[in-house]
Amino acid sequence: MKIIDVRTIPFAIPYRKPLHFASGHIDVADNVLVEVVTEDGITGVAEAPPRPYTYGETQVSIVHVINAVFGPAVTGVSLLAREQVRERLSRTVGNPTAKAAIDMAMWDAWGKMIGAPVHEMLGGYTDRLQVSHMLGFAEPAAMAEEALRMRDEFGITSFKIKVGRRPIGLDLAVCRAIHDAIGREAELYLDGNRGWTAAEAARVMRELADLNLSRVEELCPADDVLARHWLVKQCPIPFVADESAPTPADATRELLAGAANALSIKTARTGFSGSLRVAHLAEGLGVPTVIGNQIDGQIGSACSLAFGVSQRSTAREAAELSNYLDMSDDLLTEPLRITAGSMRVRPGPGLGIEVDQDKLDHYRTDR
Ligand code: MUC
Ligand code: MG
Repeated sequence: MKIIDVRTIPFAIPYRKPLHFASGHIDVADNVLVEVVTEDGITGVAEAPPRPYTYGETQVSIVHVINAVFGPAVTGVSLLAREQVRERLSRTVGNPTAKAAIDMAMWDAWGKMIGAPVHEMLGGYTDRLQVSHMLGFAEPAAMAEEALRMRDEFGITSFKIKVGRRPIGLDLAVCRAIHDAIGREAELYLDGNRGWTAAEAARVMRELADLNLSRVEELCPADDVLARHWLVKQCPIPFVADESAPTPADATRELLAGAANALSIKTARTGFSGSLRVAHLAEGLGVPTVIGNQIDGQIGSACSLAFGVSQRSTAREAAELSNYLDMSDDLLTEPLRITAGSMRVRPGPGLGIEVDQDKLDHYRTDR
């Protein structure tokens, strides 16, 4: 059960509806399919999404670091020796989505090897999650209309509203329009991707006090250390650390510094092994977690789902699993499905997904 190869296949699938947010935008899913191959002929898969504005990685850098550094470092190691692999990958700093994809592909291969689903191997708490949809920047009426469409078509009633624009008035109008359109039974929360100052964020919180928001995320930069602490201290709802807490150590620092009191878990950056560490850290510290979306395709969303259902703590909140719907196509033979506002894990070993080789041939960019 030794790893004999780690393959990288870059691809590009356009978004039908590009996503814009305070730190960047996505028009094309220019992800990297990562395959871990074992000596028994088993192939585990995962995908790495380049997010240069969040982690500094690009599609080219992900392919290069895996082909030149990580692949050779893990070749010959047992598929079961995840701690060995972690130690070897950690000799290179950064590159979180490249490392995470290797980890998740190893879990997929392990599941296929023993005939067990990854979500059960991780903890097997439940088999479905409520879905939350992320609404990217647009005019108020368009964002409200998208929320209604997601509710009517998929039964989704939880929405992350992207905010962080200046002046703050446009986002205030957006939040109010969505709230008025969808009513108080829906869950609404905000993600600023560090776009505002703490003072702007505090003003927004005061102006939207009647909207019954469930939480807020990264409204201002965590690097504005004292201002962020000041903001979090006066915030009456959970303040989620996302890009400021990409590792367990970062999460610990941010929580202890009072820069957040909840954590976003993204398998795209911590894989399954690191996400377990973050989830258990959060549980030990008594802070809530939410399954976030790295603007994942269907492979990445299947990974988020597998992890989210595996733990009691991550199954509690609606998980951000639906933004692959904005892509014009994807790579799975059987697309993911959202029904009555929830997504259910597939039966079958590993991640329970299969890559469509014709689609991969069509969208890969290395030939
Ligand atoms: C999110 O939750 O912030 C946007 C940037 C990023 O790194 O992730 C997305 C979604
Ligand atoms: Mg976020």
